[in-house]
Amino acid sequence: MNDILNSPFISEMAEITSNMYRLGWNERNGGNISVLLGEDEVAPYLDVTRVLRTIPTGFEAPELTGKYFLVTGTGKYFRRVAADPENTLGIVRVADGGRTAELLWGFSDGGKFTSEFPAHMMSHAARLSVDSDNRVIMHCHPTYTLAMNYIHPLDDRSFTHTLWQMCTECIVVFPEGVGVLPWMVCGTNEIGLATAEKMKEYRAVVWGMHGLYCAGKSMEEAFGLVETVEKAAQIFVLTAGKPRVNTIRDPELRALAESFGVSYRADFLD
Ligand code: 2HA
Ligand code: ZN
Repeated sequence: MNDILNSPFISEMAEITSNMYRLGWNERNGGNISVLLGEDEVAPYLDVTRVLRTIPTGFEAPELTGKYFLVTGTGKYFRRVAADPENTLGIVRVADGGRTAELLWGFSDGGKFTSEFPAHMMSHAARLSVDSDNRVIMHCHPTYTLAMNYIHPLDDRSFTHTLWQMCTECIVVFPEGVGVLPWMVCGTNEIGLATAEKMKEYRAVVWGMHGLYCAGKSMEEAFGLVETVEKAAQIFVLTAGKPRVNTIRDPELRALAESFGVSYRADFLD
């Protein structure tokens, strides 16, 4: 058996969480990540017949039964993942129609997966239903996206439209737009269901006055999506309240999307 600490998925998780922490997206124990892994990826590092503990999930997700996830732990700090992966991370296999998760590795202090496990699992199921290559759900509290939430209307169309105007690349990176949820109690099945509903349409979902959920085919792609939304929000916040002398106009956004051949939400433009 190979040393799991040298596996590509643990190395990448350590690198991504360290970067997210340093970018100010994941203070203290804020945020969480889950990565869908194939049994073929896990098997060289783990005896998949050896279940350490069975942990109840509190929800059902039959379509995820038997799937393996690398996931961050509840109460764990992103700042600490690189130094202490076996305690801050876990690998689980979803069992019993989603009602339980079998721990195969990690959470070494007796802990368990993130409190947002329902939102993660429901989002994975939703993304997989529209994109069988989706692997990653990433949640964080990026500063400018959050700041923008307090001074901008919270609806899909206007939030997306403003972000698209802030950086030329936005409509190319997230042509489907971003979904926006109102403020809700986090850690519940309700916010999980609401997020998953949005995830059928969008890879980026804003949790009003809380943070951002992004999905992707890889950690890199989900990270890049957070980065792009956050950059646009930063430009918005830096220019908010100042006279707008120039802007990217809707015909220009349309020309951009068409030039890059992306299928975009034309109804989000005026
Ligand atoms: O504590 O970010 O949404 C982790 C969170 C909850
Ligand atoms: Zn959060």
